[in-house]
Amino acid sequence: MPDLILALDVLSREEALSVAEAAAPHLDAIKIGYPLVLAAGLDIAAPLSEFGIPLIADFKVADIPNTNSLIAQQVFAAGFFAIICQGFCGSDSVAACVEAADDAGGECYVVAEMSHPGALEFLSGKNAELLAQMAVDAGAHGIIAPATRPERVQTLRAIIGDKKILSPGVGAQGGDPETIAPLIDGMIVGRSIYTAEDPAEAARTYARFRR
Ligand code: O7M
Repeated sequence: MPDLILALDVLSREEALSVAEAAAPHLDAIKIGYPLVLAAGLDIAAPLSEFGIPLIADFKVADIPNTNSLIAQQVFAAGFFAIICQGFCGSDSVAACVEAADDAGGECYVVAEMSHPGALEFLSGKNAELLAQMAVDAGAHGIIAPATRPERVQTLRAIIGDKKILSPGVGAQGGDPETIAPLIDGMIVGRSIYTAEDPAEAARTYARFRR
């Protein structure tokens, strides 16, 4: 059963710290992406680190290897434990993020298949399977796969073996936590926790599906 990862997509430092503090006892990691970093700055990582929970940088890094390396180095220098990159730029671009993660003693995850309906246009099916295999070959620690499509998670699991699957899409996007939990290693939950009237209680509800 999976770790619980909070997607902290709020738009102010105050709200980020307040939600993180409330939910912290029930969390295994906090994922931060463009919404919060553009609103509050990358140095939001410092106060969030004080909750003692690993931070995952979700910048879905997608550039040439040199630029990916520069981005990943900034991420790990800021105190993040893991980085998420896209795979569609190719194995050399992914390898740059994996190398930066390895150098920092951290982890790198590759988006294989996305959770929203539009993913079915490009980021699903055979393409997702190729991306998952490439993530394994590049030495990534795992992939991102959709809680909205449990059958696809099973297909991708057969490709990646015991690499980790972090899975967004439960709650607000319609995925069922009970169905997806046995299939994945990390359940990513955003709005269902941070917009809840009581984020601590909401986090506790999802934490029932943890290991
Ligand atoms: O629970 P939500 O829907 O409010 O938030 C889900 C989070 O997961 C949010 O931060 C999204 O950007 C992210 N996400 C997806 O929803 N779908 C994907 O396919 C991939 C991600 C993601 O985290 O990629 C690394």
